[in-house]
Amino acid sequence: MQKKALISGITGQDGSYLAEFLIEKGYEVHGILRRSSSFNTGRIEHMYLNEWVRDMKQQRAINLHYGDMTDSSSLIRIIQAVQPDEIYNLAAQSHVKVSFDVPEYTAEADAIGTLRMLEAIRILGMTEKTKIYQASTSELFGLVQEVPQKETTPFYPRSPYGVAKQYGFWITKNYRESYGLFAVNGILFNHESERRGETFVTRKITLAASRIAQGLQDKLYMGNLDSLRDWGYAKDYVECMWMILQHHTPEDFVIATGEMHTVREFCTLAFAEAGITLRWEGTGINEKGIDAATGRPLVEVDPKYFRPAEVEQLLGDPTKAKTLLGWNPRKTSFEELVRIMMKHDMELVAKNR
Ligand code: NDP
Ligand code: GDR
Repeated sequence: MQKKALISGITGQDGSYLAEFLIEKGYEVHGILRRSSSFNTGRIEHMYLNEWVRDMKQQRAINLHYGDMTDSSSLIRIIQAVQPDEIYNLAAQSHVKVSFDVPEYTAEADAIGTLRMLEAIRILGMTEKTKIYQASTSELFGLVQEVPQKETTPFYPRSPYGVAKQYGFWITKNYRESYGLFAVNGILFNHESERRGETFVTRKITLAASRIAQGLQDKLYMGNLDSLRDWGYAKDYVECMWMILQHHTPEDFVIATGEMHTVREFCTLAFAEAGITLRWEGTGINEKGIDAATGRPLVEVDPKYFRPAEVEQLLGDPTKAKTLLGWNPRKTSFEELVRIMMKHDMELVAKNR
């Protein structure tokens, strides 16, 4: 019997890669699409089940259903119609800085939205049939209590996003313990790709470095250059989401590379891929990334990108996922990730000139 998967957040970075991965695995893939005044299906159009795909009898197709994490009735209706074997709950207001501006909505979508999804499964009597994966995050560790962070490290979230996700983490665990639901958390550290949203730091850098190198932008304004992150490649991480749901027992896993780098290092590498050598001068808000060849300042700090509370460093320990799931945390190296993103954005910028 062909398995059915339902992905909330299918139009996002991870949702789009996961949909491709599950189609390859032979799943019937369904996704929740929220209404938007402009098209929000750019990352998944190539898989969308429309007349053309049907006429061509293509196998690579997904089924979309309108719904929203803030609307229980839509979640119940969709789950009842689809009868999924697996749900991947990826939908979220996922931007940490924005969560300080829209804290209540972030809690609605990320915290209560997770509860709504779990309740929908319970109300429909599907706790035996349906497994659910919850997109938890390294932001739970926030103000770091232990380095590296693993499954047993205490949480200390530092943003409305982190706090909302902490509720999501615990309510998922609670439904597992209370109702025997196969409900699991993947505590994923930052993962990036050429499909990353343009306001997250890595993509902001790769797009800006590409535009600067092609003479279309003068400068890049950044926030905290000292932040340390454990960055992996999104394509590798969605595979692990699936592996976590196939494990024989429902357990929570940290997914990370076990290596961390500063935002400054990411900048240096990205510009180098565009043929520009950056030299760093100054400190704090006066720090600048200077083009070593011309002496022109290309990167400057703008305090408007600082956060009310910052997560200074995150480093994950993926030992459990490596040992129990056989997952390879170093499939794509940091350098390779920067190269993939830069190659994509250099071509994109050139095409759009
Ligand atoms: P994105 O921001 O790229 O995608 C978020 C998805 O959620 C989009 O499809 C978005 O729809 C959808 N969405 C947002 N709000 C709602 C809502 N109210 N109802 C329905 N759908 C909604 O995130 P990522 O793909 O990067 O991340 C996926 C999940 O993993 C998120 O939950 C994120 O918090 C979590 N996570 C991400 C990490 C990362 O490094 N990428 C690390 C750890 C956890 P639309 O396209 O219309 O905006
Ligand atoms: P993060 O990712 O907050 O870790 O959350 P982001 O890329 O936004 O920031 C990473 C670090 O870079 C610093 N930074 C900047 N960030 C942005 N966005 N823009 C800037 O100009 C800038 N300058 C410096 C930030 O202060 C931060 O320290 C991501 C999201 O995908 C979450 O949904 C997910 O849960 C976590 O990763 C794990």
